[in-house]
Amino acid sequence: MSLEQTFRWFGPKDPVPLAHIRQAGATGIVTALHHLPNGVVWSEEEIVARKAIVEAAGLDLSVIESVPVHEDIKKRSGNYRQYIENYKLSLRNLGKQGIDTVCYNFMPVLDWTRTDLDFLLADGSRALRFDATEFAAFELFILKRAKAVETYTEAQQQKAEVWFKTASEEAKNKLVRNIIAGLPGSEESFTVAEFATVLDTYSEIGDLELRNNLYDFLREITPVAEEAGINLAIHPDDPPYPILGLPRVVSTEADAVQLLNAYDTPNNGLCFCTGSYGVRPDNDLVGMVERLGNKINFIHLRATKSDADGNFYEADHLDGDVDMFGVMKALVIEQNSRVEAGRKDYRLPFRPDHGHRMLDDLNPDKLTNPGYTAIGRLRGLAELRGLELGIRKMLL
Ligand code: DNO
Repeated sequence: MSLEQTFRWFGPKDPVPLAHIRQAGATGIVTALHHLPNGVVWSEEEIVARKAIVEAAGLDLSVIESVPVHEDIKKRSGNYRQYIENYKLSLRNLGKQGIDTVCYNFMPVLDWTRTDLDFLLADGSRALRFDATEFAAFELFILKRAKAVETYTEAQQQKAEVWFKTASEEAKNKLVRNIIAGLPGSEESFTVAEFATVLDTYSEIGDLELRNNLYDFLREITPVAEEAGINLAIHPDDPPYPILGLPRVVSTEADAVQLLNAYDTPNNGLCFCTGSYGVRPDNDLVGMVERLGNKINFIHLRATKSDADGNFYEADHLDGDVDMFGVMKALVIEQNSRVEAGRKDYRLPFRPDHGHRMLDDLNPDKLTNPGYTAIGRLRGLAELRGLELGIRKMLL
């Protein structure tokens, strides 16, 4: 017995082929129909076709990450009714093809956010990083968001101004691209002008409104997920605190508990992303697995190193602030108890989330998706697999 080892694959255009994923030792694939516009129904034909490609490579289609949630649903505006109906139909169609796990997120406007996709580590590899000063410079001096100034101290504003005044045009353009041009897996990308307009559409939506919109959405789609045999897994906010004046409602254990209570069934569950939850020192990750483990439907394992100024970078999988040993141990115990209880959902798929650009992937001619290199993730998976094996032997 082991947790199901999976790898994300962005589909036929992913520079990492399925054959390499298999050699990395993963058995399951996490994928999505990224070529379909956000909000449309995923047809059975499309799902069957994707599944066939994955299975032809000797792998299982383990998790859909993600069926994206249209912005209208998050705001409960515009065509949200239609988009919810479409979402339900996509879930039904996925269920008919035997898919049992679907990940999604409810972050307004942007999916995950980083400022630097090429952060040089001491060993020569490259990592993803969030620099709070650069992010402040983006909001204050590039986007010029009117209320941004209220969210920074004098000292933070000054640091941001220094960065803005001294950074090259190239560095500024790169920063803008990194933040709003769409990281892998994000379904949206914007120009600065478009971005400002889209942010404005949230001016009337605060924490309470977004929370209610999420719970209303869940109360509508979870009964369908139950019928379709699908376990939903909500990905937490990344980073796990409000940015850009937007509300964030899946950042802490209390958020997760509230969400699970909004519709209490195993089908309404979590994507336990140690990288995202782990950026907040007030999130006790091991305790979260111990307390909420029976509602964890999918796992992202990754470790960040944060400092007191709100900067963080993605460290080696076993070498960040996250107690990966403790998390893995709690997950192993959770899986063992599911097996003992005869639960169907004992697979507990995890993927090594992100990885460094290293070795051959540093070659500038080689096309790689930020965070989604083959070699960095292979290293992460190998380390995590070894950790799990050691824990299992120890627990016997
Ligand atoms: C980033 C990913 C996210 C995640 C979505 C889930 O690497 O973890 O893009 O897929 O937030 O909906």
